[in-house]
Amino acid sequence: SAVINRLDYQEPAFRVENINLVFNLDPVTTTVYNTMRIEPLTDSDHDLVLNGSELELASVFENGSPLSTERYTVTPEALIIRGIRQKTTITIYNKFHPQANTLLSGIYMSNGNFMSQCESEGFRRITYFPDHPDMLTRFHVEIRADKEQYPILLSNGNLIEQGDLDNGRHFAIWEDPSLKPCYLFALVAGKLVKREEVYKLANGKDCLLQVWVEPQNADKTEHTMECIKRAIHWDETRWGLEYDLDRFMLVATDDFNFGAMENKGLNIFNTRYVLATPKMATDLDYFNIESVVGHEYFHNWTGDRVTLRDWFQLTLKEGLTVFRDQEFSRDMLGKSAVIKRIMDVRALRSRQFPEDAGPMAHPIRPESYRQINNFYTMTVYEKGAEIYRMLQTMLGKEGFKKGLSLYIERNDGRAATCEDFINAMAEANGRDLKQFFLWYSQAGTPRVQVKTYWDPEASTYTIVASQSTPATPGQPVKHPFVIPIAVGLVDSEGHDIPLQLEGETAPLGTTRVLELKDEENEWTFVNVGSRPVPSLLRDFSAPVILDYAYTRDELAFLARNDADPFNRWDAMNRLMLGVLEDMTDVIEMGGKPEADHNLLSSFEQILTDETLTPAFRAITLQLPAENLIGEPRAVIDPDAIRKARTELKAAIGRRYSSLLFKLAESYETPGDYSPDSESAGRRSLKNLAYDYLITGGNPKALIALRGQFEKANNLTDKLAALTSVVNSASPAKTNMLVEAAKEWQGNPILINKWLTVQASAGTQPGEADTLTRVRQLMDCGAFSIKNPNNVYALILAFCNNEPEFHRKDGKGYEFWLQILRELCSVNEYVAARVARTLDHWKRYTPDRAQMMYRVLNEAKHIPGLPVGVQEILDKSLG
Ligand code: HT7
Ligand code: ZN
Repeated sequence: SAVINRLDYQEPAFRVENINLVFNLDPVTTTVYNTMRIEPLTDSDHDLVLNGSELELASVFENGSPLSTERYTVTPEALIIRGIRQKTTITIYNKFHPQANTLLSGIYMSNGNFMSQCESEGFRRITYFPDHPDMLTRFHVEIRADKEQYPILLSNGNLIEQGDLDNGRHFAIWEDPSLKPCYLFALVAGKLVKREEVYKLANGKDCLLQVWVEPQNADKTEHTMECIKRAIHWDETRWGLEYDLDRFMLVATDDFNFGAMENKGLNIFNTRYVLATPKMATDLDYFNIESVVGHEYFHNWTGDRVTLRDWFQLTLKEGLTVFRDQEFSRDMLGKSAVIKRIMDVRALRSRQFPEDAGPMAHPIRPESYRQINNFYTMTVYEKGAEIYRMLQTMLGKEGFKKGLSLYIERNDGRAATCEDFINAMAEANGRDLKQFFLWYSQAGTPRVQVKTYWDPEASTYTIVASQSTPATPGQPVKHPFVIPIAVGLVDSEGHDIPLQLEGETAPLGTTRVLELKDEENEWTFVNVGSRPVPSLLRDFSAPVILDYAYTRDELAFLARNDADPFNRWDAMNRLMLGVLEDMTDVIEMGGKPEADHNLLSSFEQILTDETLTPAFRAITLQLPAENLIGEPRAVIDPDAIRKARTELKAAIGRRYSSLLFKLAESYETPGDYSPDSESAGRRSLKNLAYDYLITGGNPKALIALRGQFEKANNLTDKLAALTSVVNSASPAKTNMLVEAAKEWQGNPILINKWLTVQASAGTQPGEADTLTRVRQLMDCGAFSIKNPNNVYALILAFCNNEPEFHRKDGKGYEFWLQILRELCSVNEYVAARVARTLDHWKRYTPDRAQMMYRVLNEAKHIPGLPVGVQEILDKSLG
């Protein structure tokens, strides 16, 4: 199907002043009466194009009379009405089939309840409408349904009326006072129970907060309610943004393609980002719930009140809102804020950088697409967030806030573009941001090469930075970006040197933001009496690959001394990566690798540094993920990488066994469970220590972990114990997995974790291989290919298990093809995500690459191949 180009955008020729929807809900066939007040906006002779997909049209009326069939055409994708020259009321009567909707877009069934998902193009699966984000309309919605089956009836805005109808049915009428695009429409109906609270907003108004879940989950929503309140308060205090409706509702469902959705006043969430009790959610789950609840709530301003002109502008709401949720999480962490920054940068490097270097590379504002769902990417979201962060770094917190306020003031109730945002930032701060805007249009991760020169005679220190960005599909040549590089200079005592640039009369702090604007720029600091170690890109001030020839001694020094905690972590991470690269080289050449001395002593030093929080020590001592080790390699051999990583872990576990044991024991968290960052940090350090120990083959660690698995009063400890044992050679894993299944059955979130642990495990000698186990798990009764969470937990986890998926006999790839075939007829969005797991096929050893190439080509012949999957396959094979 057609490629959609950003530059082809056309302003709407009609306005839908308001829409009145009456739903008669039935799982097999739901009927909709849709009455729209339509106003032509131009004098020219445009047809009214109402998008519609998989709908049955029953009848069309104009101003109350049947519309002559000559006036309209119905296609599989639209209802086209001709001859509307003045304000007109169009009424459409149509039907759709919720139970048959396995795409989970539009209105569908989830455990017997009606749920909706309209972003990005789901509303056209409900009724005929100009389904574009710039069509802002006022919604009036009446829901009718069987009262016993569907006692709760929800939609956006305010509840106007409810009551009984004949035949055991009832109704509810909802009116949304705000103008909104149809992708923010929501409807929920079913057997749900609520936790509710009246919350006083900063403006003194009461707001009714409700969290709706299925009855068996009634006791699992306390944390989510607390997160909503924190998010409301934070948006008021940090940005001065207040909530605008009388109620804020959140509904949880097990059947959802994504994490959550910001429908106006009625957010719908995947249960995994709502339900939490100590025995079913890990520390990380508690943390992620806070960030996703925040994210969706913050969309109320950045997404809902100010929405998008077209889907190419997606990063305008997503990048910006991710930036806002990251800031929220950091502020909530207080002293441990850096942990969030480390987690975000780790995710960016391990998932966005590869995307930006692969066949799917696209700017944060893409120029074209065939299926917009393929562009809800790490680039649009996470790199997008970095672009907003860079602006904050360059303009300062106050300057950025001023710019955001101006953007919101100017665009409230409008559908905006990325230009609108940048213009507001530029004007509010009196800055020219033309060059900065290249971050929106150029793909690829810039590489910044830094060289330094210390002149002992002049006591000056010069930093020379140059940038280059590799070609990406469709963009062979790149212009220089504006890159803010936050810099500190660390003296031999480990102290920051006050920084004074040539021409300045006095030092201005110890961290300076240098703006690299040309292909190469240089800066000279004065009064630098001894050779410092540069601390570059502090707090990861730009989404770039930093190329500086640090020695291992310098990295070890920064890991111990840098005043910037992010760079302390980064130095250790670079040190580990360098060592792991060397070890992988040795393994690939058939040798026996050894752990590096410098690394081991830094490891010990950090492990025992009581001035550092346990959370920081734990995250700093985690080895880099396998795909990060693979990324810089000319050819990826997943077996060698896993071997190197396991060997290093085992070497550390053996060498520091008594230290690790002592530490693991002293970081027990007795008493009741609390997910606070201090306790979570202790658990994380303890479990890291046990993991090193068991990888080192320590039998006492196995005993300790079995005990922990049995006695843990929280899921973090229980799951950590299970994961470590499952990844070890110990036969104890079989019983532990059976125990876990018994305890967790009936709870889909826990069962998904159980599936992931097994799909992510390696194959130990004498055991059934991981792929065989994954196939068995697909038949175990706990897995349905129709449930996205199940597919992500089992299939995607397996596809990300590098050595097991990329096994040399190619059976992993055959499995991929089989699953893709099945998914194409169930849920093309989930299929597209699975399809993407082979997009880096060229990077692997030739035998593997050849096999991947073959299945990618075979996949192109899947009957009825959805256009979104085709887009991924074509780009991958590119
Ligand atoms: N804005 C939401 C995106 C979303 C979505 C997109 C495509 C298909 C299904 C979806 N569910 C939710 C989520 C967010 O970023 O806030
Ligand atoms: Zn979002």
